[in-house]
Order: sequence, then structure tokens, then C-alpha cells
Amino acid sequence: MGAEKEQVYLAFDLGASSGRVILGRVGGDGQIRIEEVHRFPNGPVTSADGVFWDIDALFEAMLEGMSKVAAAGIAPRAVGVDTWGVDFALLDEAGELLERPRSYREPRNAGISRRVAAAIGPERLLERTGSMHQDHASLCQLLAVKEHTPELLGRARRLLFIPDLLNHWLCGAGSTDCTFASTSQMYDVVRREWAADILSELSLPSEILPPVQTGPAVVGALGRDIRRRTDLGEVPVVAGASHDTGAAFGICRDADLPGDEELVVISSGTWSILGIFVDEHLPPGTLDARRFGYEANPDGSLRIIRNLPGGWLIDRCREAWSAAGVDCSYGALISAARAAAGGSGASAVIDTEWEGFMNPPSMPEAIRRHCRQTDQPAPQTPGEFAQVIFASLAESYARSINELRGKTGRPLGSLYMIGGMSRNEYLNELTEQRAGVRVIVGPAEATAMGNVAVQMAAAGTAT
Ligand code: LFR
Repeated sequence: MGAEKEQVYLAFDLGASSGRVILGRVGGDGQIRIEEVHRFPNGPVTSADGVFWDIDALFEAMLEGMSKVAAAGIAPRAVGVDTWGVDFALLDEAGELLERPRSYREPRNAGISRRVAAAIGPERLLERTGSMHQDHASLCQLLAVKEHTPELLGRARRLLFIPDLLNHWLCGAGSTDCTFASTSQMYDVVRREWAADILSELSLPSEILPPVQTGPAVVGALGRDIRRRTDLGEVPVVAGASHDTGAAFGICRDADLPGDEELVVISSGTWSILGIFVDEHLPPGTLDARRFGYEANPDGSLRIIRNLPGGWLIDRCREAWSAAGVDCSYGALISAARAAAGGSGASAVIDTEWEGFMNPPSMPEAIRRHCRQTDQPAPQTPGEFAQVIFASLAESYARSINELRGKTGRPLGSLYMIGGMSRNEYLNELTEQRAGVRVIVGPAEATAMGNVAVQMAAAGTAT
């Protein structure tokens, strides 16, 4: 590999708990090497009006990361943004935000998915949009906008999903891609069109939705103001894997894995998205839309997914404990959880999808409350909490894998665990035991790698 052949791509990988600016270095061997240049916190911000994202701070942090890259004398071949799914911003005639984008953890969404499913019909909703029935789906959130602030929806001229808004600010683009559109419960991935009929039946506007592209594409170049503020050049902006999970699953399709068993993938960060690749929708009625849905990979192909809580529970506990001075490194918590295993305070299995875990003021207290309500011993020490959380996550993975085995008939013998939580070897062991699978640990940086892979496909690596 000649050093002169190296190409560098810049990935913005924004999760619901932290954001990162990452360099993807690609040498003559075509392998992507990931290097983090900037990391910043993210999280839902609760105010009297609801739960929002601090989108301005996120964008500033992206600019800061770009400035660092320019200061290091690096000229990226392209940039690309991926973020968590479903959330969007509404823009007025002048292109200004009508309000800060709301977080999917907004409590006003509670119960909307049941009403939407009842109005449209659960099977039809799944067939037309592919989406799991979840209160935080963009469709449900848009209905909440209409119900709570109709005047705001009346003034909306354009809806941009979070990565599209960031791209818009980077280069003026105004489109989305199929990976993100497929998280919205408003898009028919198979027909490649917005499900305008569904929106119209809920009296929601479809004309504000952006054009959708399938596959990697250059959507613009860094605008003059961005270039001035960061010292980067007119770098192409690539879209095609703007949903973080879509980016991560994109690199699994061709993963060279041992054995020939059917593979299930878990992309695990704040959420754990469990999925299998499929060629098309399964016959109507095969999947329970409350639990499974379809999302698009960067090339437009489909995966069946189940969206399960992931690191959210333990990370919210860590926040509470570190404020009280407890050593909250993952290493310390994993050792403490192992030590607690078998103790009575560590034996509860919680329903990780319980509504009370969505955004409680105190996660340890919410877990205690859930244990009391389900007549189980509540954990006391951080080690016991960690044990309960890890065992419950493993149990939720096992239940979903068993359900998928039952519904698809696939043997599903191996589990490809990717994303930041794949580093938790104790959780991997518990998952092997409970789900009866062999866990193959994949890249913790799968999302950023997928982002870079799409940039390479759009911007090319040839010199
Ligand atoms: C993971 C993820 C999931 C999505 C959830 C909420 O980061 O993108 O795929 O369902 O966030 O948007």
C-alpha cells in the first residue's frame, strides 16, 4: 500500500447519546481504518414545552470537528452524515426552523401509534410503510404536531429529517435517502414513493416531504460559509446511508463470516436493532407489526428489524451514579455485574420496552419501580443493576430471535454483534446462553464504516 494512495473521508456519526466526527482512511488495500477526531455529548433536552434536540450545538460541534481536520492539513475526499432515525425538523417559507426539532422521547407521543394503527389498519400500515408500530415513528410525531400545534404545521413548507437538515446547512441540499425514509412510517420502500394515501387519511400533508434517493450520491459541496468557518475546501457532501442503523447494516451484507448458518445481526448502541436480511416483504400476517418492521439498507434492499432498547438503560444509570461518585466505567460495571450474578438482588428480569423507561427522571428509580410492580426483588448496588440490565437485554434479544426463527423458519445460528455495545463481552456471553446462538463480534465502528463505505461508492476511490 503506497501512502500516497490513501484517501480520507469524513463521517459525522450522530447517535442519540453522543456525536462523533470520524476520519475513514482507505489505503490501497481498500480497507477502511477509522480514526475519531472529535466527540461531543448529545441527548434529549427537556424543557417546559417538551423534549428537543440541541441541533445548533450539534452543528457547531460538527464545524469544530471539521476545523480540527483542516488544521491537521487533511483534505477529505467527501463528507457524509448519519444520525439516529425518525426525527425531523419543519421549515417555513424562508427555510427557517419553525421550532427546534423534537426528540422521539417526547412524552406527548405516548399512545399515538395505537390510534394510527386503528385508523389505518395494522396490516395495511405495515404493508404500505414497512414500519413497526412505535409511538416515536415520524408519522406519529407528525400527527402529534398537527394535534398540538396545528398553526405550526400550517406554516410548514418543508420537512427535513435530522441528517437532511444538517446536509442542508452544509451544502444546501434538500433531499433524503431511502435508509432514513424507511424509518418514518411514511415511505413505501418497495414502490419507492411516499405513502401519500396514508398521510392523507390522517389529514397530514405529503407535499412537504423531501425527494428520496436510493443509493449513494453526491448531493452538493460544502457551502462558502462552511468553508470560511472551517478552512476546508469545496468538499463533496455524500448521502445514501443517513440512518445510522442503515449504515451499519450496509456493511454486514457482504461480511465474510465463518460458517454457513443463517445470520441475525444486532446493531447495538443506544438502541439494539436486531435484524435479518430479506429479499421482499413476507406474506401479509407473517409479522406482528407491533414488534417487527422492514427498513432499507443503503442499496434499497430490505431487512426485517426489531427495535429494542440497548445502552439507554445502563447509560442513564451511569449518569445517575457518576453524579454520586461511583466508578461507572464499563469495565468496572461488567466486573460488578458478573460478581452480582446469582445474588437475589440481581435476579430480576425487566421488560426493557416498558414505557416507564422511555425518559424517566431517574433510571435506577424507574427500574426499582418496575421490579416492585412485577413482584421481583429490586437491585440495590450498581453491580446488581448492571446484572439485571444485561440479563434483561440478553433475554429480549433471545425472545426476538426465537420469534424470528418461528416466523421465518430460518435456523439463525449465528449472531453478528456490531456497534459500541458489541464490546460488552459479558452481554455477549449472556446472549449466547439465552438465545442459543454463536455470537460473532463485528466492528464497534460499524456505523461510521458504513457511512464511509457509502461515501467511497459515491465519490470514488480511484486517483
Ligand atoms: C438507532 C436508531 C434506531 C431508531 C432509533 C430512534 O440509533 O436509529 O434505528 O429506531 O435510533 O431513532
